[in-house]
Amino acid sequence: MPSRRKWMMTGLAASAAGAVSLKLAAHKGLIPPDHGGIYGPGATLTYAAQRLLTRGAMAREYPRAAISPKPFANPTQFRNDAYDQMAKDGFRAWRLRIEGSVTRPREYSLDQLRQLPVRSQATQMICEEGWSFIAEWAGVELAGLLGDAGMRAETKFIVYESMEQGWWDSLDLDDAMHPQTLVAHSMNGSELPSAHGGPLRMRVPRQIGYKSVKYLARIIATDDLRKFGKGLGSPGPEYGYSWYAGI
Ligand SMILES: Nc1nc2c(c(=O)[nH]1)N[C@H]1C(S)=C(S)[C@@H](COP(=O)(O)O)O[C@H]1N2
Ligand SMILES: [Mo]
Repeated sequence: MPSRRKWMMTGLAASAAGAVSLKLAAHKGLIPPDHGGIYGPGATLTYAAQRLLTRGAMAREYPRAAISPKPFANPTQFRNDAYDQMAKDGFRAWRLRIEGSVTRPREYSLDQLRQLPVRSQATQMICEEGWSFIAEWAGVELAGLLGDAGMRAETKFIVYESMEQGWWDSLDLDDAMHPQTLVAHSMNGSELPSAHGGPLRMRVPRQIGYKSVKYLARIIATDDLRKFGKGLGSPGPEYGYSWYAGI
């Protein structure tokens, strides 16, 4: 686990370098939703330092030869009757919804998504538990979908939910609009396998694995994360995992 301490120390180290202070973070509006509690100052410094120092940076992309022969699927695979039923006909009835602070809420079938311009990139999936693998994910840029939906100017965060109960997360616009952030429908040249979150998952290669929510069902643009869950931006901070988990 990225020990919470480690995240905190990363933030403290960055601030010790003279780059960032809590005051500067506040001044720049770089306050993450999980800024409260004992880990809050560390989370804030880490997030603000990353945003101030590495804004727009690209996650490393690997050559095809580096793709892991056996990608590790997080063993807890989500299943339920409704999912199995939809899987039987290739998720034809499945729709991804995009709503919230947008002028044109949308619903996409898998076929519609597959017809949109594809971006593919081999990146590393890094789990906070210590394992990792490299795979090539392909899908549509989240930024493109948000553009199509007419994301409104007040939008500050993008919330995304899984069909798996309890799994949801959010991104600031830096990561949501980043060209490597994908709604992925394929992996290593095939349909995204169920074990890896098929039919659709969010793929956020600039952050730790848990931000790459599987079984993606709904994307919501919002101006305020306090409207979601406990207001911490994701369930993670309730258990000591930082909302912002940049790598
Ligand atoms: N819906 C859902 N999304 C999820 C998870 C999960 O259990 N359920 N695990 C997360 C974690 S902790 C990691 S590291 C990655 C792992 O992706 P993989 O199963 O494709 O290896 O998915 C993330 N997304
Ligand atoms: Mo993970």
